[in-house]
Amino acid sequence: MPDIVQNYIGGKWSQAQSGETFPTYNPATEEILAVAPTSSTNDVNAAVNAAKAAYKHWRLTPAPRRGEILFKVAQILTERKEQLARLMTQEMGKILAETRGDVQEAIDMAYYMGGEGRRLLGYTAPVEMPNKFGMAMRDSVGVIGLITPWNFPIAVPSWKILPALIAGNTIVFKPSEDTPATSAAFVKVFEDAGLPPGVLNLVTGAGAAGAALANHPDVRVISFTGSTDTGLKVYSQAASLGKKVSLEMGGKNAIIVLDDANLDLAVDAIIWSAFGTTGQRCTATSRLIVQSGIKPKLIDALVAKSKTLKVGDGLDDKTNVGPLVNAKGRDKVEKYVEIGKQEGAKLLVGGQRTDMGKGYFYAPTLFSDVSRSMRIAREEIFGPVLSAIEVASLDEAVEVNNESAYGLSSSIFTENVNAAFRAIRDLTTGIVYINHGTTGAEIQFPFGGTRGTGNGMREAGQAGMDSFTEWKSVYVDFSGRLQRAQIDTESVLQEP
Ligand code: UN1
Repeated sequence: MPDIVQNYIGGKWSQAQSGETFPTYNPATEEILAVAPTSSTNDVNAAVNAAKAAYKHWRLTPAPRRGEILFKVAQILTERKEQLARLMTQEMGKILAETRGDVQEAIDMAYYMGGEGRRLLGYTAPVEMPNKFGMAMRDSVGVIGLITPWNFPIAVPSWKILPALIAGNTIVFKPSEDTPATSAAFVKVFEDAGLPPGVLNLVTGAGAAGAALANHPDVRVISFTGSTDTGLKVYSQAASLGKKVSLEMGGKNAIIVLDDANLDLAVDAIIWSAFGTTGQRCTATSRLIVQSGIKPKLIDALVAKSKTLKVGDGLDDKTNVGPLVNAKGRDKVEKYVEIGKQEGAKLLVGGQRTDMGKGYFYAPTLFSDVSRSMRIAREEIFGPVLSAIEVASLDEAVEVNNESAYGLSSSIFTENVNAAFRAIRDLTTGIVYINHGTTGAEIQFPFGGTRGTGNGMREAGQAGMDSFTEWKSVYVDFSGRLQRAQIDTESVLQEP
């Protein structure tokens, strides 16, 4: 029996007003996993109204008290980690080790942001008069709209929900139509942790619900993670209404391997960054930029290791690579593999479906002899396909890395400290790794990318608060005397 997912609006679980639903499928078995409400503008309006009503009280709830609820969220997530991980694997396919990691990111974020309940630091600075005090503080914004992807169905929403809540905002959350069941199970954790009704609202559905949120005049901030196409649409809708928008979109991340690299370390990192989560991370490695000297050995080792990876159902502990999320995802991979072959790249391993009878499985795929101008070197595939580009030097490697339309994550393998520091200085991505794959960002540092990956905003860490707060500058005059309406520099000099 499929799960029946409901919206969560004003503290009540309900169907869409239209009664319409849509199914989600287990990508390993193609069986229906859940049926969820197809929300429309009416449902989004109801959720925004609930969030507006709840904001009146939530913004005045002391932040340390809000933090206690987040600690409780962390505790319940810890108790339900296995259950949530299994549901997530069944709904979007990645293997259990990865879905456990996904839940763990939310636990880490809940503790981190819970602690912010006793910080939310602003600052004071000197002011121009003797009997006056000045400070800047972070203030809540109001109702926040969240649109999130299926590939990290708990972690990515947690990067948005938890900072938004600790700052005193209320939320309407519209998750991907591929993961409504996991999203509802996540929202249930907040209900059980004692979050007051209306503070966090869930509306499931597809583009219509997302567009209704982006266009709602009372939603002042939209935080979006997902595809570049959808992100740019959301951006222009929301921008035309003057909203603040935070965007996290595509990637085409590279690992650079120099001749002096530790080969075993590099092989391991490349395999897991390229084929882990079936290549469906915005941080996944999809370009290998390799120096000529080490290339033959590295490619041989990658081909050998790729062949040992077990493709299968993510619930099976022996599986290394789960299915693609749906038929569309698999078709896109197939299309790009054909493009790669036509462009003249050399297919070394993979390049075909893994036939398991059912499910959207595809073999880890490696192309070499890829040139910088080929589409497989430039466009996001979001699947287990790695393109190797040969370079002569560090300078050329950096140039190839930086010419991407995207700029999320990059990595370099070298044992030379000078080369490593040059790379730190010159790689123009939002995240840079040394002797480590391009995935595995931790929640206490800013997460986000340059160029086409985003719009300059960051999630997580202290920077993650910027999307969900307004700065309020406060001046307190304690002179007790009539003051001039305008204070200029001259008057300061005359002050006793
Ligand atoms: C994503 O793919 O959208 O750094 C997020 C990582 C994870 C998060 C990925 N911590 O790979």
